[in-house]
Amino acid sequence: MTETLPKIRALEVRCVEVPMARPLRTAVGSITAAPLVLIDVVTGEGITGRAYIFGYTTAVLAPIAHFLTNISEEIAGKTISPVERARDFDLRFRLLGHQGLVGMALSGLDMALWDALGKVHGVPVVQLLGGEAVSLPAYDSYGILDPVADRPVLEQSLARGFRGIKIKIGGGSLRRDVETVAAVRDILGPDIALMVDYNQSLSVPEAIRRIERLADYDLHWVEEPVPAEDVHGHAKIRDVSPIPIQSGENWWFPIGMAKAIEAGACDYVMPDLIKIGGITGWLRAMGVAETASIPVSSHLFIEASAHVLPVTANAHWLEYLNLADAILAEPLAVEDGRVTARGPGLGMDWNLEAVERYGFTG
Ligand code: SMN
Ligand code: MG
Repeated sequence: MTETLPKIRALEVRCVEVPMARPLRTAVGSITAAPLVLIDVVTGEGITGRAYIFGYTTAVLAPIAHFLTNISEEIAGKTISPVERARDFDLRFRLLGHQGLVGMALSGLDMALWDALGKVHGVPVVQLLGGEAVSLPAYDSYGILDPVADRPVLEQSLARGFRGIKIKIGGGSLRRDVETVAAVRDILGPDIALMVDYNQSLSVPEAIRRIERLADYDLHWVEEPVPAEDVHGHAKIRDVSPIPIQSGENWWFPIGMAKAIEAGACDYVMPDLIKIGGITGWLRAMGVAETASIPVSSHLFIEASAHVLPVTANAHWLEYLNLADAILAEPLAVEDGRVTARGPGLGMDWNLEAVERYGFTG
């Protein structure tokens, strides 16, 4: 006899702009504070599922929140089953399409539904998925940095036990890329994984030229050298690159990953939970990566990522970029450079005083 699941009573949606531990400069723009949409799925049985959406820019916070408020009435009275609601949404928004803000909103809602489901059963989501809350290797993720001025923070990352560091490069000359990478490699020594991220800023010939010049620094991967949707451009670079190519944070839903893998775009993948379709989308996309034997890392969303990586074949790295810490009652801990999922659910409660303080009404 299947247990009847709690029913959704309403969605409560709040927008915040949250201070970040470090501003994030990229080759295509900077993020100095994290624009987030907080989603609470309120049920009639006193269970509340929580998740957050990273909006990249405050310009989309109100539209995402408004969209979720609009669909709140539609899903009221339906169960918290993430899979059944994903089925509903697939049909409901088939004509419109799921890319963009719609996909981000629905993916965030999916994560909140999984949080609620875990709370119903009193277990972490990773356990609901058949896995265990094992500790995961994390890399500390930086923006474009100044190796001299930022040396102390890099050394703090090493002191916290991180065995991987990612820096962003590009946005300037090749010479500056090489100087930055050489200086950071010198600070880290030879045994720490060093990844670089071009954030889609190059052309194919320029990426090939720059990657060739970076070959001497034992880079762990080069991420998104060209625009994310240019999967064939990624594949051209990968064919001649002496360094593994990473991509995935901008693929929409499992089909986006499947098309990129089919094109041979990259050696590694790193889907983003609010673009791949939440946890439900992640689980489906992972089958695609597994059939291609491709290592899988996460992108942002450290709390939810800690629940899905343990059940992901070829799990690689967890990206540690703690966007939401300032509004969480208990930020996720890093122990010796590793992160472990916490429950029940996704293990997140809001710090309501901070949510109030950082509320965004623009
Ligand atoms: C990134 C991009 C935009 C916001 C946060 C992080 C980056 C990454 O591409 O891989 O972390
Ligand atoms: Mg990236």
